[in-house]
Amino acid sequence: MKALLLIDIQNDFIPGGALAVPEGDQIIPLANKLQERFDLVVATQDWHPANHKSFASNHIGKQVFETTVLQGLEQVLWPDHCVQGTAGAEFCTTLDMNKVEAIFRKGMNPEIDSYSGFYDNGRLKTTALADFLRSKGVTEVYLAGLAADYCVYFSAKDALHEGLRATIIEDATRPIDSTGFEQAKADLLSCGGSIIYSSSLL
Ligand code: VGL
Ligand code: ZN
Repeated sequence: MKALLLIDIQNDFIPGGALAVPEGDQIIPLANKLQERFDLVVATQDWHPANHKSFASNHIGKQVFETTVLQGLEQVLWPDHCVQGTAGAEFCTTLDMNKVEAIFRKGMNPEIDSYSGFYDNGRLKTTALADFLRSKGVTEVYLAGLAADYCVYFSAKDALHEGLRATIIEDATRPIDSTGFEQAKADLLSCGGSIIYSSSLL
C-alpha cells in the first residue's frame, strides 16, 4: 500500500512566512490533487518551542543561516519559525486536510532539530511514524511538501532507513536552496530512493 506524506505545508514555509521557501505556495493545488490517488494521507508539522536551539535568536552573536553544532551535528541557524501555537505553525489554509488521517509533529525538543518526520536529526527519538505506516500496511511512501532540500529529503532518507520505498514528487516540492536539492536528489537516488513528476501519478 502507498501513502502520501505531506511534509510541513505550513504558513511559515510559504511566501510571507518566517522561513519562506521560494514558490512554496505553488505546490498546494498539486498536494490537494495528489491526495485522491492514495489510500492513506499523513501530514507532518514542524512544531518548535520558542527556545528551540535551531533558532539563531537563541544564540548570542549568531546570525540567521550561520551554522553551529547541536548534539554533535552541524546545525543551520534558522529564523524563528513554526513556533507552537502561532499562525506561522498552522497548515496553509488552502491545503485540504480532510483526508489527512494523522498529523505527526516534530521539532519539540529544544536541544536538537528534527527535519525528518520519522526521527530527530540524531535519530535519538522516533515519532512512531514508521510504526504507524507499517500498522496500516504501507510499504511505499510518496513525499510532497516543504522544503525539498531539508524536511522532504530527510523524511525520504529515513523512510528508506525504515525499509519503506520512498519517492519524492519533484513538482510537489520546492527547495530553500536549489544547489542543495541537486545534491540531495543524487544522494537519495544512491540510497535507492526515487524521484518522479506528479504526471506519472495523475
Ligand atoms: C524545515 C528548516 C527548518 C523544513 C524545517 O520543513 O524543511 N527546514 N525547519
Ligand atoms: Zn524547523
